[in-house]
Amino acid sequence: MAAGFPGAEAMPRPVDYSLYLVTDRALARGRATAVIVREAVAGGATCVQLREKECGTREFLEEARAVQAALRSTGVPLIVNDRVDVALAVGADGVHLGQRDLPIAAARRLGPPSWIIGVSAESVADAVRAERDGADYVGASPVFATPTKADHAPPLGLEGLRAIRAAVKIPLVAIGGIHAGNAREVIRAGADGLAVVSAIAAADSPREAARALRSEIDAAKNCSSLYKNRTGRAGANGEGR
Ligand code: TZP
Ligand code: MG
Repeated sequence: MAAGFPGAEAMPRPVDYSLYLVTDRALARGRATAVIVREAVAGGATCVQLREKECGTREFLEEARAVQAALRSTGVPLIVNDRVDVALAVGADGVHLGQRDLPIAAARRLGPPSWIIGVSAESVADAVRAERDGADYVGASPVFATPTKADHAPPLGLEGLRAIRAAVKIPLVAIGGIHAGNAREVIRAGADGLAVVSAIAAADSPREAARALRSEIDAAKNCSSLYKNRTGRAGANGEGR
């Protein structure tokens, strides 16, 4: 949880974006979001974004509280999609903003200094602007076409992801159509982390799905010279850590 204000720390703590779960109750097959989150974290998810597109504000707030309780003492940050008010009300660790949401500067003014602010980028220009405006990370969106988000922009593909990687220094989280079968190539293209919805939320076992993804991510980071050269680190099981 963010320290809250007053008393928030000035410096954001380093965040591990390796396996970034984005929730979607419509895909959870009747399971509670907090249950999916708990299982995903047990399997190795390192970051969680609560994304609610249909429910009212009260229900969003209750979901945020439940997810926050599931994350307590795990060290995994809670990021709220779109809704700065909900993020503030629960003391979340940050917000994720789209191109049509509140601008970064406005969110920074509202939130504590430690807030993680992520921004979706559908192009190199979006990513460069987000970095310039002080985003903590960029979400490259979408890498592949996905039925999970009906109105997504044209897919960037791995080439588009590489172009964004070359253009910004801040952490890069890839989203859209990612699963254990393509995770390695997305990391090799320069992503620091993979954000997934259906590959975890709709799985028979979200824990096992997260474990499989995490092992692909860690393996790719251990082998990727691009990743090691940029970060000076290998993946979780690597000697550089
Ligand atoms: N933003 C861009 S694509 C997407 C979002 C929220 C959905 C990704 O879902 P999935 O199931 O991991 O392809
Ligand atoms: Mg949004």
